[in-house]
Amino acid sequence: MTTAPDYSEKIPNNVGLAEDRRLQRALESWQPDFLSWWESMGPALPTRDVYLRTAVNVGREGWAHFGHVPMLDYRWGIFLAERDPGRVIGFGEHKGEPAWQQVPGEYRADLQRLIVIQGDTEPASVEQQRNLGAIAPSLYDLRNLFQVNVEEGRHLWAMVYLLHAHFGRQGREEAGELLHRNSGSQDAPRILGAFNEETPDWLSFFMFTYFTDRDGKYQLGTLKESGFDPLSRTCEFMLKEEAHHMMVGTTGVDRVVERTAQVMVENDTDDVTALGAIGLPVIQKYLNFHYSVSLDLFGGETSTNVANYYTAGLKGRWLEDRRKDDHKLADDSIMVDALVEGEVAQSEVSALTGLNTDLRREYIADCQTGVSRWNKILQSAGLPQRLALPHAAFNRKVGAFASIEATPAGELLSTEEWQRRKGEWLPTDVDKTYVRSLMQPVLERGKIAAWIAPPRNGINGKPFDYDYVHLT
Ligand code: BYC
Ligand code: FE
Ligand code: FE
Repeated sequence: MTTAPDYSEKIPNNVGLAEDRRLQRALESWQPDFLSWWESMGPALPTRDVYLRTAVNVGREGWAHFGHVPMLDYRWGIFLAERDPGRVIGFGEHKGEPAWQQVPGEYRADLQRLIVIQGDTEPASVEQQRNLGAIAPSLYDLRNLFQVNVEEGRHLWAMVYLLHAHFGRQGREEAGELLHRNSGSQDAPRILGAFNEETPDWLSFFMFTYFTDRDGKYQLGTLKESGFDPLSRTCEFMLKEEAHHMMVGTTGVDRVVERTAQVMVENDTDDVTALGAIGLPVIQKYLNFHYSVSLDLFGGETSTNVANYYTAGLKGRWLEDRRKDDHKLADDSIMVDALVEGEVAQSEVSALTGLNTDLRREYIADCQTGVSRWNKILQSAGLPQRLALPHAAFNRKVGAFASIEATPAGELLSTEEWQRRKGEWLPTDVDKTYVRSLMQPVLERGKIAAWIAPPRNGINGKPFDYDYVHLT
């Protein structure tokens, strides 16, 4: 079995593309569409080259290569984690059976739907981040943005490969649609809510990579458990790249909070607006927004879709093999958030229909670690203020709380009161305009914008003042 991709090919891959001429031709005919989509919807800032990590191997050690490359020459490739020939399905009614190498006919529609939804988010995020380059706070940050962008582009390739290789003509059509829907489009928007929101500034970008890419991490984690082995192996490899996206979000918000705290302490004031930093209340509002729209990405607290996916062996749980139960869950139950007689409460449902809640719970616990980290920065600065995750009922468009309005503390509000007060909790036009006004580009080597602290470490052992990006 080949593991090292062949870089002499048009499409680097470790899936033996050269031996499947039909598939190769299909992908090669999709490739120009991808490249023209990248040119019209991808990063807008022109650059000569960027210090990028390119996936080159799937082995445990050294899976990536670093070097300056012109972005259009980035080698988007198709990599599946190594195959475990003895792998068996870990959950659901097919538990213990050999993992599928081909799509079982009865699950074709469901698998295709999961892959299309996953695939739709990847280019959507690139579109959302298109204009951030021109307002980057440093070359280091600019490079990280582009790294995230090329890898989300590669994740699109990963899903398009599965569609082309396993779903016939319908799969090829869906692969085309992935380039035709666009984030925020009136006629053909992206499928999931969060991917039609704007990412107009770098605070939004850091919150997005913290909260929304983290949904990606958890969803990929469940698809990595899939009985459909090619999907499992694809997601396993994507998760490697995702670690960097998590790092960008976590340390990005760290650095904003750090700088704000510094300015607050130096000037002995809570109001840093005139001082060129982003006030904690505004950071909290951005956090509230990105967290709540990301909670919506988990679907309803109860869902027959997710129960069916699990029973069929298509989508597992986070760290399925660490769970100490029968991995079938037919007789188990779970408490989920619910609206009971108009009040925010919990109700007991079957564990299978509650699986979106199970995953969301893992996600929330992970999100809380970021908040604790940011609060430590505030604490170390000697400040009493703290950031917090809003209540699950706050600003929801999907699930049990979609029909009500609540404060970040979880108290119910009338629609009128919500309309009147939501500016206390979500970014207002004034907040956004202020944040946008700080986004003056700093694209000189070793320099950084005043609203954010420099990173503790550079990329791949390089210093902060390395020439990460050569502009044109
Ligand atoms: N917006 O049964 P329900 C990533 C729909 S992020 C709009 O409760 P289910 C990334 C739902 O589709 C990870 N519609 O939902 C991050 C369903 O529609 P139908 C992306 C929504 O199916 C950053 C209906 O409402 N991957 O990788 O249990 C950068 C009833 O819903 C939304 C995946 O999500 C929404 N937020 O769960 C780059 C994995 N939520 O059937 C990349 C694949 C729900 O009535 N997707 N709906 O037409 C899934 O596993 C599931 O489809 C979902 C929803 C978790 C999304
Ligand atoms: Fe991705
Ligand atoms: Fe990502």
